[in-house]
Amino acid sequence: MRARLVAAVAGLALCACSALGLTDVTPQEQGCRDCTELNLVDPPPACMSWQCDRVNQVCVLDTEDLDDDDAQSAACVLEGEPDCDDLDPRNAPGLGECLDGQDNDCDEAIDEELFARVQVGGARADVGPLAWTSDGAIGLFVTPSPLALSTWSGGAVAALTGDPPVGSNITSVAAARLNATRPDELLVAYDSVANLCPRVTVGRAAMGVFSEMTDAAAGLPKLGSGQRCPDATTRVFAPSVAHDGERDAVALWLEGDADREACGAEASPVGAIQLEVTPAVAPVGTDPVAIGSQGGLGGVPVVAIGASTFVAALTSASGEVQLLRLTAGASLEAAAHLHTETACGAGCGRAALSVREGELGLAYRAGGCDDAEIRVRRFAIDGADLRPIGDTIAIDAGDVSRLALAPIASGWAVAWSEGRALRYAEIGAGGVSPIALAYEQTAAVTTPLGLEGGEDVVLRSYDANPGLLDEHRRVPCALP
Ligand SMILES: [Ca+2]
Ligand SMILES: [Ca+2]
Ligand SMILES: [Ca+2]
Ligand SMILES: [Ca+2]
Repeated sequence: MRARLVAAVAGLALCACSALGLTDVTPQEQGCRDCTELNLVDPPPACMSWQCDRVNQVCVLDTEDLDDDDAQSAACVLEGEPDCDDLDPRNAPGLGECLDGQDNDCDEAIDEELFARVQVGGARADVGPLAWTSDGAIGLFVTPSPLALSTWSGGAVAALTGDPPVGSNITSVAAARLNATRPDELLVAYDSVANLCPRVTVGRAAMGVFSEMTDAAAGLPKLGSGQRCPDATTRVFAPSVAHDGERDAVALWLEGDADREACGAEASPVGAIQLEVTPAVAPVGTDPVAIGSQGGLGGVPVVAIGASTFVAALTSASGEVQLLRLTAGASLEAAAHLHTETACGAGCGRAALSVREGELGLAYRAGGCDDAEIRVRRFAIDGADLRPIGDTIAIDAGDVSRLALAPIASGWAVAWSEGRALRYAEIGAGGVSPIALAYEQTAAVTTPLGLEGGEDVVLRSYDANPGLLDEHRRVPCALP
């Protein structure tokens, strides 16, 4: 505690208050309510002010501390670190930094080091295509030599034994949780080319073992044919999967030649098929459903919003983001339109979906090919329908290459990459928080980000050069 130069004892201070006629109440009732007023009525000497003695609940004369946060004004400080902002008790030496656009700890940097970086799994240059479960907690990636799948969860990396992926040229993987409490039970999909036939294969990981659940040599049936390999040239890629926590799951994929990493590419047909989880995983029926086409960047995210009910986010070539409902039954019902976000631009896509109790969050990249903004929209889940909550929220950003969304206690958190930089913002009742730089990687971010929300926000990324699996843990805010 600082020394008080002039610490009026309770009786003296109260005599002063009474003598000025500020109140007629007893000293106990007086409390500290009139300390600020006392400064106006009875101006103290320079660098002094009437302040609240919280222990005794009386006004005392002390070195100036206008915001009463126990850090003295910079011009008057006689001991300790000065208050860099003596008009705001949220900013003072010794406080923790928080995401509010202010320098809370008075170190002349705003919103710095909000994330503590932890490396997991050591240095490894062998991380290929990478995916996250929709809650951002579990990563799944391909290692090329030997060709295998590995999981990344709870800070640990583990290679899956069992069936190795079949084929070559795996460009993407997908993962969904099969058990809410067990991180080692996953629904898995990957694309590859085997026996000259491009395909998507689904399987299951359980207790460290991966099992192919479709005929790995044949894969899932392609659109419009009922056959698994009607031709060897139709590219099948960018799978996504979701599980409803019970018996139903879906797998989606893209067909065609368009490069979904290139801005402004032609649209790709989107196929979907229902899967049954018993707990073995098997496709239901042999005819996939065409649910539309993907004209924007990235694949088509899909999440479960209830039993047998799923929502997918497609980007049209004309620059709209559409939310479609997929319903599992005897077979997968054709997609029902739920919502459209308009004017998304040529650089639209990279959509992310996330679910919290009773609410669906949608985030996507909008704008041009070299510059972008991030948009976030919230929906109340009403049975099998969605009801928009509020307006679309826009966040200024540069050339966003990866995007992730997660629910947090106060609303939603969104993280994205611009070149090597990872950025972060929160969306709550008060609007969008300032944007914080979470971390800057040595290499441009080229793999999806995992963002785990809840009480402790964790942002996970892969730094391709020198090859590090990083977790960035949000430092708890220590503000009063
Ligand atoms: Ca102060
Ligand atoms: Ca202050
Ligand atoms: Ca600071
Ligand atoms: Ca701050």
